[in-house]
Amino acid sequence: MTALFVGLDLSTQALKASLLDADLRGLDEVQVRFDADLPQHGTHGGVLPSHHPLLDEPEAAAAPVHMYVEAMDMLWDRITSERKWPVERIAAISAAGQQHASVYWARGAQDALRSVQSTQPLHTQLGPQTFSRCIVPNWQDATTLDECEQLMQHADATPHLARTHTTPALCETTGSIAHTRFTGAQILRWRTRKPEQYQSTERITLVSNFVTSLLLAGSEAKIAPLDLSDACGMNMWDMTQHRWSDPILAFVGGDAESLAAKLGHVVVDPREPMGHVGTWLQERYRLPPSCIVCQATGDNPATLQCLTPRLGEAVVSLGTSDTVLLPSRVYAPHPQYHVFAHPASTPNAAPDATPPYFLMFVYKNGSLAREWARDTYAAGTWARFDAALEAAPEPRGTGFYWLRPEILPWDARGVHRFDEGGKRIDEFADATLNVPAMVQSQAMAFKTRIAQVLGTQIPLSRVYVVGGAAENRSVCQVLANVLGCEIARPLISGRSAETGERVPYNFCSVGAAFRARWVWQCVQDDHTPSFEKCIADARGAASDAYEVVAQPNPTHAHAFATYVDTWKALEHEAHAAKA
Ligand code: XUL
Repeated sequence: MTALFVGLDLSTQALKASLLDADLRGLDEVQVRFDADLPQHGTHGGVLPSHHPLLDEPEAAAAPVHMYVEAMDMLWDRITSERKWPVERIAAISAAGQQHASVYWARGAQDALRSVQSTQPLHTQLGPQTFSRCIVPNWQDATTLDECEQLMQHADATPHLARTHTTPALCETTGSIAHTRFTGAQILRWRTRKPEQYQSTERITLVSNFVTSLLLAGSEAKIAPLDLSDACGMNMWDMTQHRWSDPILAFVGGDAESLAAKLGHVVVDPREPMGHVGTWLQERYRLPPSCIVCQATGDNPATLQCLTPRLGEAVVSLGTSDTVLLPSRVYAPHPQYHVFAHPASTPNAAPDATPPYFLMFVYKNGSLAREWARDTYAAGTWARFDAALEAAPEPRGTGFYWLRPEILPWDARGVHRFDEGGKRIDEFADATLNVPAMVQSQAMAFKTRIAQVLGTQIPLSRVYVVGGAAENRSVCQVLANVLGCEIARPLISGRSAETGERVPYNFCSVGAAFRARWVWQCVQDDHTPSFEKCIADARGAASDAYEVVAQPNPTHAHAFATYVDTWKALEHEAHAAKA
């Protein structure tokens, strides 16, 4: 009986599960979509509509915690009754959860988790009394601007926190400046507005260890501890001291000790199993008692686990926002990006092992800006858009299209165009030049930030491109020319047990299943392989993990390399000008 591995992903809109065999071939995927499958909760896009009575504030972005519990019931029903997964072969499970979002467990919650009966679903047993807050603030929430300001000021005013001349104390200490979606600001606002709810809270988890806790439900259950990589998205973990930052906890929680108790400990080794599946899963769905529950992590760390970029490689996700994930050996925090612990790094690892950190850059003006260029300058068709890109393969001026206030550079606004000589212009003589100007400029923004971090020692050797626009070959060719390296598309796919067809799989749940495979291997073996080696060995040489979709054209790549300084100066000028 060969072992199988499951990865879950509790994302904004759905709870998904991927089933992989020991060679990491995908056998099936299943999901519960919140809006469609659990309409009684009334979510749109997985969050409650504004002014919903459950929301603390009319404009907050949050989901009902009970919807997530109910989704877990429905998922396991589907896995066993509809899809008939051979659950008795599942050897290990891990999960991914939306980063930053937090779940508030009431006093007595661990006992409630221990007393669940396998004859009943979870949602009828873990009722409102199990949670001290009925909602889970979502990463899209932006109600906490004031708290961000206060956190930054408090950290700057705290004498013994790490800082540099250029990096504020909160950023130097936690790897990120304050962000509205990060858990620290979220807890601070809620505690000060709902002190009685805060007082009645036993534990605060992220979505990742909330899922882990549900997997442990049953007689031996515990509320699972936090994963290190995911804990870095809270603005409270001191990355220089490898512990909670007491001054920050004291500010967020009123006193450091009580908040530290609510947060519990952070597990610094991702190989450490959390236990075995709880009696609820064993008895109700026949999972074997030997099935290991691994730590869960955030969805971006899980994507990194799925694509396993090495040092000198990056993941570029071209979606609503464009996101760059970049493994790093050095802890070099900067206000313009996030530094998180790498989800597959282990304590005391050899210097050539998995890098200890990864960086995340988020650019707000991603696909919406590209679609705007398509509609405005390419008659609304991707064919014309692609033709415009191909007609200008080298810089013929540039532009900045910050249609929404940008993150990188911070608060940059408006549309700015510059001709070939670097002179500001209102419009290009040939307006279709806006299309290459935009896509090239987006790629230059990736190039300059990546180069700033990698330095001259480590050349960028490959970029894995994912997200909607990654399907576009012309966009990929621009990326190859500007970034000066090959562009690869990950081949993460598997069978659909329903149709038998090969279908693309979800990166986050597959990344979680990879962690399950690795942790299981480490438990079996005396020696513990690095994550990358374990995944490469399991997949075997025959199966390609990616396909190269574009190679740089040397002449065009040279043109972009020599354009960097000019482009940086123009970006600076456009940013300074505002809209
Ligand atoms: C990352 C972030 C989002 C969520 C999506 O910082 O907020 O990407 O992780 O679930």
